[in-house]
Formats: sequence, structure tokens, C-alpha cells
Amino acid sequence: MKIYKTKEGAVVQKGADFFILKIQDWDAFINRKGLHNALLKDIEGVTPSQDTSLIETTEAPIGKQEIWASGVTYMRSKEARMEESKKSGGDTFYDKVYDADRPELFFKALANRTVGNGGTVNIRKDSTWDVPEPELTLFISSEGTIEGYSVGNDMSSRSIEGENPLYLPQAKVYERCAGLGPCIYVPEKPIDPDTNIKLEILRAGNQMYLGNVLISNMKRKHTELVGFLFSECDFPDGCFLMTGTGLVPSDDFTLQVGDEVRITIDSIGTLVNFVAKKN
Ligand code: DO4
Ligand code: MG
Repeated sequence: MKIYKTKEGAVVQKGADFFILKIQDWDAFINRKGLHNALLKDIEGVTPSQDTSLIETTEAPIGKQEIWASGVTYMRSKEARMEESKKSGGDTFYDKVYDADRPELFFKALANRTVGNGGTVNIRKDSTWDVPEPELTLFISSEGTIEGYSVGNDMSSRSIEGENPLYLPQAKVYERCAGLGPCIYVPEKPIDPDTNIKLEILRAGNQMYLGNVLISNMKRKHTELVGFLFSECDFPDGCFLMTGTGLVPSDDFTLQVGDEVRITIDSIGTLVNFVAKKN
């Protein structure tokens, strides 16, 4: 099942059927242990529609939740980061964190800095080297249970992060730095390890980058990341956790204003973001 956030409330998708729910409180709606079964109860007695236009315009599926992110969870991320920070001498931190017991976890955004499907993400004016990071994003309930999955875009400045790893918060956190959507996928069982993440970047309709990675290439388990995040933090409304990127374009690529970023994750859907700069 999938849930979409709309202006009017929520749309639940089960197969080809869509169920419109007039919910009062998005946070209470998604933050439920056993969300899959709760949704089955919610749609009982609701007349389904097959009208796909119900999910044409959706919002990022976030309310009061924080979005956190994991770093260096795939070999490709480790290698790209070591390369970009070699000159500053910061490269050695990335191989260490890749192998360490403790994962890299950082605070990414709240809803005010997050855009949904079709939304515009920013590249920073003081950055010269920028990429989207396509990341499977967990939705975790306040009880620490993984209840759903979404598509995340962890926008990143490689020039700022490469200059000094201590600049990570500036490379990662700014207006419109995160994309999330189009929905929260709520399966009965944990997501299949063979799930593919595809990143496509288009410029004036031309393909500038295409890459694919399976989530089974990730070094760490989802439950391991959640365990570290929840060990010292409470999340009364649940939270989102981006699980890291396994796709980084080659070093000669940087995003430009007007680019279209398309991130597709099997079973979840496609998150489309357009690239701009803050005024
Ligand atoms: O270490 C810096 C950030 C890493 C990251 O965002 C990722 O691997 O996805
Ligand atoms: Mg990332």
C-alpha cells in the first residue's frame, strides 16, 4: 500500500484502487505501529476510485517529523568522498567511518526545507560542485519501528564538503536542500533487498547521467541505523531517515539551474525535482 499527502488529506493506494481519507492530523495518521494493518482498517467501507489524477498533485509526505540522513553506507559514496577531500587531508575520515561500528548520522531537514514530487531543490550560490543523492528513506514510528519507505533526495555540495569535512552541515543543510516523495510505501514485510534505485539527470531534455544501484549493496542494515538514531533521541511524531547514496556521478559532473532530477525506487515510485538557486 502507498499513502500520498494531498491538500485535502490523504490518499491510500492499494493496487489500482485509490481511497480518499479526510484526515485531521497527518502526524497521527502516519505515526502508528503496524501502519500497514491500520491502513487496511482505515479503508474498510470507503468506496475506491481508479482515478489516477487523485495522486497527480501531492505534497512531501512529511509533517512535524525530522529528516535525518546516513552517510558513507555504500562503497561508491566512500570512494567519491575520499577523492573530493584528498587535497584537504579529510579523506581518511571516510574510510574509517565506512568500517566503524558507529555509522555517520546527521540532521538533514524539517518540512520547511523539504520539497515534494515536482518541487524545486536548490544548489547553493557559494558552491561550485553539486549533486543530488538518491536515497531510500525510511519512515520510522515513534516506537522505533520501520513502518514505510519513501524516495529521498539528499542535495549536496561536493565543493564545500570537499574543502573541509567540518563544513558538512553547510554542504547539506540550506533552503530546499531535501526532496521527499511521492508517497510513503507501506508494505506488509520489510522492503526487498533486490530493490533498485535509479537516478537520471536531464538537461534541456538530454540525459546527462544515468545510474542504478541495488539497496542490497548497502554496507549497513536498516535496523542498525535506526538503533543508533533512536538510542539517544526521541521522535514523538516518528522520523524519516535517508539511508545514504550508492550513486555519485563522475567528478566532471555538476548540477546546473534548470536540470531535472528523477529518482525512481522500485515499488515506491519516482521523485522528480527541478534545480534552482535561492534569490
Ligand atoms: O559524509 C558525508 C555525507 C555522506 C552522504 O550523504 C551519503 O553517503 O549519502
Ligand atoms: Mg547522502
